Amino acid sequence: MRATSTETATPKLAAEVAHIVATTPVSDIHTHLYDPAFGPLLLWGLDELLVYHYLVAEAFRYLDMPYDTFWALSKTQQADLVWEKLFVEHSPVSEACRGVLTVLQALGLDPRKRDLKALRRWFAKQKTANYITRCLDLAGVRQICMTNSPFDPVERPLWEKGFARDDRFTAALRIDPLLLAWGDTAPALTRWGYAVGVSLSGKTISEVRRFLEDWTRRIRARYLMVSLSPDFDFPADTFAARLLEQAVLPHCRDAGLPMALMFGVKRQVNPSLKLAGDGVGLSRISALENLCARFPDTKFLATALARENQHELCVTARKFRNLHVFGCWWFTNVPSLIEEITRMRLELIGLSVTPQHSDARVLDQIIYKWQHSRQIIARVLTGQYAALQRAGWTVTREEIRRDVRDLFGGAFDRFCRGS
Ligand code: FIX
Ligand code: ZN
Repeated sequence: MRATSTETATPKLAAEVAHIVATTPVSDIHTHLYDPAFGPLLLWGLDELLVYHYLVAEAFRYLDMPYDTFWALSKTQQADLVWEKLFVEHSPVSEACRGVLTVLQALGLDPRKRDLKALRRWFAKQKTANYITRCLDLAGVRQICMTNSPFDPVERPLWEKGFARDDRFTAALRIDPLLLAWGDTAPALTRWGYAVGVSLSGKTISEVRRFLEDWTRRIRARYLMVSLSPDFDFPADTFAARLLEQAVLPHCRDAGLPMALMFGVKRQVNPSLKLAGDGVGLSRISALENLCARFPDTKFLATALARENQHELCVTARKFRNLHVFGCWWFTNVPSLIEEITRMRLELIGLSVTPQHSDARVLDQIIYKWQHSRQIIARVLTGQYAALQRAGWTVTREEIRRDVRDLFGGAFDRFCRGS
């Protein structure tokens, strides 16, 4: 069998890249974590880790109780069941299960006795403020970008009231309901003082833009974002396509902010699983090509959920410099696919990419998501540098540092600034 590039790298190169990748702080550009000012919305701790929807979906493969019976249990009882099914009755070989163990190990805890109660006692002693700093340090994360929805009735009032921001937590304006459920969203906008009608008249469009301007300013959004189902198309005679074209993208252009498009989620293929019930489908990347071509002065961020969309996405990024590809999203956030996708991206678009985001919903997860991804990113980068060595080019330590800084937020920041 032919040796891979990583195998032919000198141990010195591999060690140097691994060290730089392990120690370069990362900006985590998409998470579902919250500024500590949001109190209980910032999830952390063992039970939250165990009832993460990735694990719940996996536990239901072994559970034979009705869905509703599970949902009626307390969080602790649900966590007990997940632990029993995924860690005790079977070995925890999946990526999401291994993640829990990586977190415990990094925190200096030993789960080998399978004693959930003892582990819980340790978590119960932690104080939120210190714990946040500890998780960020262990994960090597310098900045976290939240996902902030003005349509979320829990989140919205705190933004309206205002609070002292924690600099480590930045914001992104999530607008799925605006683009994907206009019929329900228009009455809400009216209630909040924006004079919109259901048909997209000139007045409605300018009021939608005023809404976006207000919220962009209020939360200091770094970008706007939406997740899209496989059937999303552009141009198209749909509310999503028309609102994007007439209100959202002009707002992004004028505010100098990127629009993030997350392609390929099939929401609620199994509603009984609640948050764990979403699936994946193949998207039309031609819609993104059309958007990038039609709006050359607007910046687009994009990620795709389907493995089969990744190559076309890279090729599209080669064609449009107003497109920045990011992250191995959700079902692609498993080692075999991260490796394949990251290598494909470096081979096709070099270092003008943000290879990973955590998508963490529970703070502690940033530890495992970044530790696991860093190992793979280091391996892929080492392979690329080794191939350069064979072609007569050597990279200096400073050049490796520069490249890793770019992958871990530098390229993203430059893209957002437009320089
Ligand atoms: O739409 C999204 O931002 C998704 O990442 C989430 O909705 C999803 O539930 C998730 O947690 C994936 O990692
Ligand atoms: Zn997400």
